[in-house]
Amino acid sequence: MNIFEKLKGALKKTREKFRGIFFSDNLEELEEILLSADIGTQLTQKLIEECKKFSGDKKEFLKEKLINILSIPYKERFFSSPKVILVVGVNGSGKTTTVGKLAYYYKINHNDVIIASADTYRDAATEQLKIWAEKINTEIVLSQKGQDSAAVVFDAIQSAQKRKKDILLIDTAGRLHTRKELIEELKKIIRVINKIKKSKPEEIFLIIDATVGQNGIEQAKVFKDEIDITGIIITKLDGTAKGGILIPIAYEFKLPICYIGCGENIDDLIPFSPEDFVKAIFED
Ligand SMILES: Nc1nc2c(ncn2[C@@H]2O[C@H](COP(=O)(O)OP(=O)(O)OP(=O)(O)O)[C@@H](O)[C@H]2O)c(=O)[nH]1
Ligand SMILES: [Mg+2]
Repeated sequence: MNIFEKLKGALKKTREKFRGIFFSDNLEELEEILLSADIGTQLTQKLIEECKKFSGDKKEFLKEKLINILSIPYKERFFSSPKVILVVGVNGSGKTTTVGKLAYYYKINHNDVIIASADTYRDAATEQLKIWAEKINTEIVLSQKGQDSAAVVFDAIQSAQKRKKDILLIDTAGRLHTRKELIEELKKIIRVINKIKKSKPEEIFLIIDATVGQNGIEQAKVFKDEIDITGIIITKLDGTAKGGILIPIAYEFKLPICYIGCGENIDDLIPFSPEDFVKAIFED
C-alpha cells in the first residue's frame, strides 16, 4: 500500500465528516460541516467569511485555504551530534509508541539511532520502550522508576556521544501529579541538554492524541507557552473522526505538524504533507 492510500485509510472516519462539502455550495451548510469536523468556531467563521467574498468554486477555495493553513514552514535544525529529539506530551498521548516508530523511521533512513527512557514515573515505562528497542534492534538507555529523569538524559547524551550515534530519541513521562510539575520536569531536562550539548535539543516534538478533539488545542497551548516546541505529531488518527483538529492546531499555534500516527505498528507513522492530507479528506 502506498503512503497516500495508507493516509486515506487512516482518515476514513474523518473523511466522512468532510464529505458533505462535495454536495453543498450553500454557505450555511458548509459552516455546519466545518464545525462538525472540529475546525472550531473562530476558524470556521473566518473561512466562511472569506468564502462569501470569493465568487469562484468554493470547494477549491476551501481546499487551498486549508493547505495554506497547514503549510507552516519547517526547518530542520542541527547543532551537534547526536541530534537530540525530545518527545513530550500528556499521559497516554502516544509518546512511547511514537518514539518506537520514529526510531524505526530514522533507522530505515540510514541513521544510527539510540533511544532513552526518561519516563521514571510510570511503572514499566522502561520495559515498554525496551520492547520497541528489541523490535527495531536499536540500543537503549534504560532507567529505573523514581530515578531523576534529567540525570538519565545526561547519561544518555554522554552515551550517545561516546558511541557516535546520529540521533538520540528521548521518551519522557506524561503522568505527574500536576501539569505544572510535568512542565517543570521537562524544563529541567532541557536545561541538562543545554548544559551537556551546549545547545538546545534539535527537536522537541509535542505528541497530541487526535481522539481528544478540541482538548488538543488546550494541550498545545500549555506546552507551547512553556516549552520551545519545534513540531507536533498527531497520533491515533486511525479510528477517530476528529482528524480535522490538526487544522485549528496548526492555525492557532503556527507549529508545523511533522508526522501523523495511524496505528500501533512500527511503520504506522507518516511524514505529514499538507497537500496529501487535504487531498485525502476531500477526494473520493
Ligand atoms: N490506534 C492507535 N493507537 C496508538 C497510536 N499511538 C499510540 N497508540 C496507543 O495508545 C496507547 C498509549 O500509547 P503510549 O505510547 O503508551 O502513550 P504514552 O504517551 O507513552 O503514555 P504515558 O507514558 O502513560 O504517558 C497505547 O495503547 C498505544 O498502542 C496510534 O497512532 N494509533
Ligand atoms: Mg509512555
